Amino acid sequence: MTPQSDPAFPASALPRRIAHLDMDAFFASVELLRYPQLKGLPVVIGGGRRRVDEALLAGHGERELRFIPVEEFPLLRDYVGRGVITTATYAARQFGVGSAMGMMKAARLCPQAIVLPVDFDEIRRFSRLFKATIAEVAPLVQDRGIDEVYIDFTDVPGGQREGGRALARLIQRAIFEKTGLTCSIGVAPNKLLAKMASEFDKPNGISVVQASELQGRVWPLPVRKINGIGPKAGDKLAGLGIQTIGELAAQDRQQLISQFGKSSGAWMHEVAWGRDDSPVMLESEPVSMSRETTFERDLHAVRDKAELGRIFTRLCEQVAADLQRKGYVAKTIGIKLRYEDFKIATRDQTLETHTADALRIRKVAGQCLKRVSLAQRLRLLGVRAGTLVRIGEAGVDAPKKFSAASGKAIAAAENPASYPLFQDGFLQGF
Ligand code: TTP
Ligand code: MG
Ligand code: MG
Repeated sequence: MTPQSDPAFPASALPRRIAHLDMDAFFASVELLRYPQLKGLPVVIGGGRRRVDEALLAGHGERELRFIPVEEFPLLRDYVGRGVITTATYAARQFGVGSAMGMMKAARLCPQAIVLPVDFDEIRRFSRLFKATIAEVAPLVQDRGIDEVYIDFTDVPGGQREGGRALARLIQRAIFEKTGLTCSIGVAPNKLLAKMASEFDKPNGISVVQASELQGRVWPLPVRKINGIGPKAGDKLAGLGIQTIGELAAQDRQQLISQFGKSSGAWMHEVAWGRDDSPVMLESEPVSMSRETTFERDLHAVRDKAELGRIFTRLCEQVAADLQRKGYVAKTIGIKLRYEDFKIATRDQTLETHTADALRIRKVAGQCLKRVSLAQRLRLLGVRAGTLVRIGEAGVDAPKKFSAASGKAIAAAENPASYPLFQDGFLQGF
């Protein structure tokens, strides 16, 4: 039920103004707060914490971090390993470096870029801080991932001024004052268009889009800019000769339904015409939680059985810990493998009852593992828990105690839908 049709939320007399706010180069910008001497330089975030990172910090007290000379920072040209870039500063992006690119490849494009590891605790702290700042100004905020939210401007005082630009400016300024970080905001009649608009003027920009501007500003964009059209649907549309949103809008609705099925086909037609009634919801529930790890060297299921087993168990324990900490239980457990030739295999299994128990997750994930080929060596292993409900809303087996091992968290766990990297690899395959 949308707020418009719910008697508890009488329809506003005012036209809908919905904002989408996304932080600029978020992980990198958080690091630049710590190291302001790197402002304006190409910086990439990626890989785990390495010995060079420890060396950089050794001998420098916390207060002196901003005085570490730029020459002392590790450079991409010296990077050896299999890390992937999570994000890059805008100065680095000019060299063609960006999210999801292998670090060794990026080093060829921009060897002089500085490399820093991700500090998830710091990222989460700033994520909470910028979201709390927004909620003080506009109460109806929907979480959309670690660095983005939707905000309903419709009934906020001043939310209609200049189509929403005035309030967007106020929020931008408040976030900057609280955190020192910049963000970009799109304001439009709905979430679909707002999400696109927030990218129009990045970084530190505001874009206001009116329904009448659909043809001029939205139809020329590629179909993949629609939130919900992933690589698979994008490829299929390209195969039909449909590249832009305008071309999609020109399609016969029935034709799209016959190609993509009743609900997807009809949805595509609606969104191409800029139509989206979905409400800004106060709390968004996570779709899934996952953990994955890329090995230092490729591992073989037989020769490296013990090591693989240990890693696999740890991933399951981490997924269980994530579920328990956030108060969710899962009904689907899945695995992801990436082979040495980079091909991906995924399997999942639906359970009779929900669980957040490490042992049970390990058992089901192990059964999934039996359904994939293990002839080739493996590069990556992942475990995913899906079909989540809040604990207490399902018949559940009581979670047993487990040891929370440390390891790499996937930033997307909080809201995977916002990370193209994981959509390609993890989510869509599952
Ligand atoms: P994004 O908002 O997609 O990117 P960004 O904030 O770095 O840059 P932009 O200015 O274009 O918005 O993602 C937010 C953070 O999520 C990003 O800083 C790092 C992380 N992330 C990943 O870990 N993997 C990914 O593939 C992507 C795209 C992002
Ligand atoms: Mg961002
Ligand atoms: Mg984002």
